[in-house]
Amino acid sequence: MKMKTLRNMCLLVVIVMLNMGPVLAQASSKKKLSDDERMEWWRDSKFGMFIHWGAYSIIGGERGSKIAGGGAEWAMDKLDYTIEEYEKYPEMFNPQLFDADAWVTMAKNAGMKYIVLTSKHHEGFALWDSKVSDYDIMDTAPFKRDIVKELAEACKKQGIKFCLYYSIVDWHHPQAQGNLYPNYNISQHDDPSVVNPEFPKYYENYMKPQVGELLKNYGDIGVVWFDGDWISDYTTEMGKDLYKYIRDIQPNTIVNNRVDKGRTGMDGMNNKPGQFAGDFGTPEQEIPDTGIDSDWEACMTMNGTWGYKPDDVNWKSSEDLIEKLVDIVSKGGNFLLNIGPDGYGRFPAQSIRRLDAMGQWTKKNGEAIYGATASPYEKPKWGRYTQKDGVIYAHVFEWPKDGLLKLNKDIKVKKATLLTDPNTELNALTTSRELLIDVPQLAPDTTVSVVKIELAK
Ligand code: FHN
Repeated sequence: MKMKTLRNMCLLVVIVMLNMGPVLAQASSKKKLSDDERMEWWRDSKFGMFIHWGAYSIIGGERGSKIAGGGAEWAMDKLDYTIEEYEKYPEMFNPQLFDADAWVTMAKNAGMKYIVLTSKHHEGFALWDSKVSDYDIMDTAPFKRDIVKELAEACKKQGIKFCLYYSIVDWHHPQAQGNLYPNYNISQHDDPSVVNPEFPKYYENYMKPQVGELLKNYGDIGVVWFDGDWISDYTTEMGKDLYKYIRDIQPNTIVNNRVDKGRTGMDGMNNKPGQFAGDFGTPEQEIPDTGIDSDWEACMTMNGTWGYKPDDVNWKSSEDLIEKLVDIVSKGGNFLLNIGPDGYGRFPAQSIRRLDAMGQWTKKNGEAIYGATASPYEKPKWGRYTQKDGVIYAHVFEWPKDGLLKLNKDIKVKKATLLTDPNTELNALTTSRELLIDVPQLAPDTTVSVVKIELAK
C-alpha cells in the first residue's frame, strides 16, 4: 500500500476518533447502574419541582374576554388560535427577568431535590437551541438564550438533579398534530380515528433527534418526563424504542411511564408490569388512596393550572401542600409540585409564599421525609406514618386536644420524642387496644407536627 494512502488512512482514523471523543467519553463516564442503584437518588428525593414554562406563559390563559378552561398551557387549543396566530407568541418570547440560579435556589430552599422543566410542551416551541428545528428559543424568540442550558448549569452548581419534560404531542409540527389546525377540536386529541399518517416521520426525524439533543448536550439528565402518550399516532413500539434510545445515551437516566402506552389514565399507573417501558407511575392531580408497591410520583399544581394563569386564584394552602407531601411519602411516592412562571420569567408571588412555607417545614422535619418509606400501618385518623432506619415518624395533622396521641398498638417503642425536641422523652404506654403517647398541649408546628418513635428491636 502506498505510503500516501496509508498516511491518509491514519489521518482519517484520527479524525473519526476525535469526533467520537465526546460520545465515547460520555458513554464511558456512565457506569451502568442496577435499576435499584439508578432509582436510589429519585426514591430518596421524595420532592421535586415541576416547571411549566413556554410561549403560553405570555398569554396567561386568556384571549380578549375569553378565559381558557383548565390549564393555560393549552391556550393554543382552547383559545382557538391558528398556527399562524399562535406563532407570534414564540416570536415575542423574551423573559428578561429569567434567573436560573434564583429559580434553583427557590426550589432548593423549599426542600425540593430535583427540577423537571418543560423543554417543549404541546405548543411545540423548544426552550433549547435545537438543531432539528428553528421553532426554538434561539431562532424564533428574541431571547436568544438557551434556557435548558442555563437551568442545567444552575442545577449542577446547586446540587439539584436536572430533569426534562418532553411532549410527544406537537400542535405546531405538520407531521404531528399541526396538520389538524386551524379546525382542530379537542375531542380529536385522543380519537383513534384521527391520526397523522406522517407521524412516524415526525417520530423518527424530529422527536427522537430532539430527545437525543437533550440527552447529549446538557450533561446528566436525571429524569426524562414524557407526556402526550395518549394520542393514537404514538405506538408502544415507538415508546419502547425511545426508552432504549435514552438509556443507550445515558444509561442511568430515569424515564417515566408516559414514554410508552401502559398508563391506564389519570391514576397514572401501569397495570401490566413488564409489558410497557417506563420506570415510575405518574398519578396526576391525585394521590392514591393507599400505598402502591411500585415507584410512583404524583404531579400537582398549586392552583388549577400548569401554565401561568393570573385568573386562576384557586390556590391550595401551604398547610394543604405540606399535608399532601406527607400523605404521598406515607404511601411510598414522590411529590412533583408545579410552578408556572409568567412570560417575564418570574414565579408567581403566591407560589413563592408556598415554597417558603414548605421550605420552613422541610428544614425542621425533612428527616421524616427524605429517604423515608411507606408506612407499614393503616393511616391513622389524625395524620400519617412514615418510616426510616428503625424509626416510625407520626405526622400529626390534628393535634390531640387532650394531650394523648393514640397510635397503632403494634408500634413497639424504645424512645419517643418530638422530632423538633429530641432531648425531651415522651411517656408511652401500650394497652390492649393502642399505643398512647403523652404529648404537649400545644403542637410544636402550626401545620404538621412530627413525633419520632425509635422502635424497640
Ligand atoms: O396536557 C398536559 C398538561 O398540559 C400538563 O402538562 C399535564 C402535567 O403532567 N400533563 C398533560 C395532561 O395530563
